[in-house]
Amino acid sequence: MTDTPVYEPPKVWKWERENGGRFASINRPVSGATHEAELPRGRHPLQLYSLATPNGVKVTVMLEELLAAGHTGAEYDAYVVNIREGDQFGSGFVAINPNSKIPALVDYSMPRPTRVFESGAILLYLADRFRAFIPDDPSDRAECLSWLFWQMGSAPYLGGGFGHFYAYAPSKMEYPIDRYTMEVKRQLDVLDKRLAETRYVAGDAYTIADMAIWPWYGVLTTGRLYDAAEFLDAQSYTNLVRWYEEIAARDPVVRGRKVNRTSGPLEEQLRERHDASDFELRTQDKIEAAE
Ligand SMILES: N[C@@H](CCC(=O)N[C@@H](CS)C(=O)NCC(=O)O)C(=O)O
Repeated sequence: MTDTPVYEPPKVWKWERENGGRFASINRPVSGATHEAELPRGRHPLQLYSLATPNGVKVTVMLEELLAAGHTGAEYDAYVVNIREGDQFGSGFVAINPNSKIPALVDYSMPRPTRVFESGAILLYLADRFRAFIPDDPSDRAECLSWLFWQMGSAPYLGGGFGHFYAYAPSKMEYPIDRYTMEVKRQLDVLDKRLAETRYVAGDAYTIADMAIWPWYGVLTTGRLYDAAEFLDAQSYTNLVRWYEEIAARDPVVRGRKVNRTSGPLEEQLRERHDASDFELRTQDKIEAAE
């Protein structure tokens, strides 16, 4: 192993404003709003404030799946929260998510407006509300929730651990990259073995567990996440790749991936979504051509 400079922690840690690395400028050791900013509100009962990161995509895929399955009550307005610009610290956003992270949802069709934050909680809320993409049978439901919560507990090792040190840290350090690569490969193996037994993660049916896991561990196999597919030999997890491809081909998934996207090909960016027709009329290529 290569030597890294020795760091002697002080008795009390102090915040140094710039510690390097991507996102360092928005990270703070305190919570709460930094500025006043009202959230926009559209005409539908469901208002989503998000961005097309893996955690954001989980929810836009679920909403598009619900609509495709005929749940018209799932119509929604989706607004971009630009986390690089600090929008997550605006007072309106903090009021619906005191943790200042996307995605966050407000349901105005309830007797009192209902806020939901944490992508897993949003998936479960929508699944229960529409009785869709979650099994009714208690044993099957337990399997689905086990995988949903597996994702919520495991992804921080992939994102905050592996992704941070492999892709975002200001320098490459062998110790943390090794430590998190080991864990992420173990997680990929857990999924691959499970998907050797079943078509979808929770069994025969496509559920919110798939929607939670796919944007992270599925997309990882393509290299679109952290450009790490080769490093992780991700294509060797063949059952996972098979499952990734089947889900990637679903129309609601193709749509959901575009919502709140602010980078990549312009035709794949539907920054704000207010209507199903927006996919035809309001992608960024069309908006810029009309300007
Ligand atoms: N456990 C949360 C994690 C959400 C999360 O980490 N969101 C990131 C983008 S994927 C974010 O908003 N980061 C902004 C920040 O940390 O300030 C969830 O699943 O909803």
